[in-house]
Amino acid sequence: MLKLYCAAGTCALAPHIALEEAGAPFETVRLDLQRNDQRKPDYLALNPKGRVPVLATELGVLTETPAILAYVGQRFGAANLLPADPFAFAQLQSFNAFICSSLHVAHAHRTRGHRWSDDPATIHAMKAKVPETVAEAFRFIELHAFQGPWVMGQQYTVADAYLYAVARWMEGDGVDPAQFPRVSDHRHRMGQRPAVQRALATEERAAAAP
Ligand SMILES: N[C@@H](CCC(=O)N[C@@H](CS)C(=O)NCC(=O)O)C(=O)O
Repeated sequence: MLKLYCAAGTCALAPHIALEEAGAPFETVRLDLQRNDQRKPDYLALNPKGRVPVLATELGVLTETPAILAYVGQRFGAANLLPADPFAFAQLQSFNAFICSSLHVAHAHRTRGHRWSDDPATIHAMKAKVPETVAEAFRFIELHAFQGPWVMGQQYTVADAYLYAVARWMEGDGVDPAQFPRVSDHRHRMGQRPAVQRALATEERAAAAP
């Protein structure tokens, strides 16, 4: 059975939602990032990057959220979570790549500045810039990338799960969601989907467990 290695409040929520939406048989393995579970030898043997998410499949391990999302969409094609048209699929990949390589990286400067500098003043300066850089990424999505009512227009896709997972970081990153009415409305509608509620409930149950 597929196994999703995840942690509460992270980008792993995106594949978690996608697996729920797909009706896939899977189980979750929860990591506690505060306890540095992602740096423990057993986990590094699975994913030497020391990050979540990981999707363990019969054929091997997959990392990187956009890759996992595309795999879930293709493997469970009947759920219709990817556009069939090649150009639309490339647009979805472009959207997901932007979240992964720009928005997520801007967000990481708030708590993971040590990846880029050892100098406390530089780390502080990078953190101070997060509200601006994260807001800039959401502004691009709001004005240029989001088609509406879903990311890709009429079709609900794995990109919606990814946008929802990262939009939940806004307040923590010092970004006022009211600046982005289309992304906020999407977040509200996503929160009403049973698959999203199931994924969040699993996260909460796991986080509450000792
Ligand atoms: N590019 C990776 C980024 C994964 C990533 O940075 N995940 C964060 C959680 S959102 C993490 O595992 N952080 C733990 C750490 O940096 O030690 C992806 O998209 O999957």
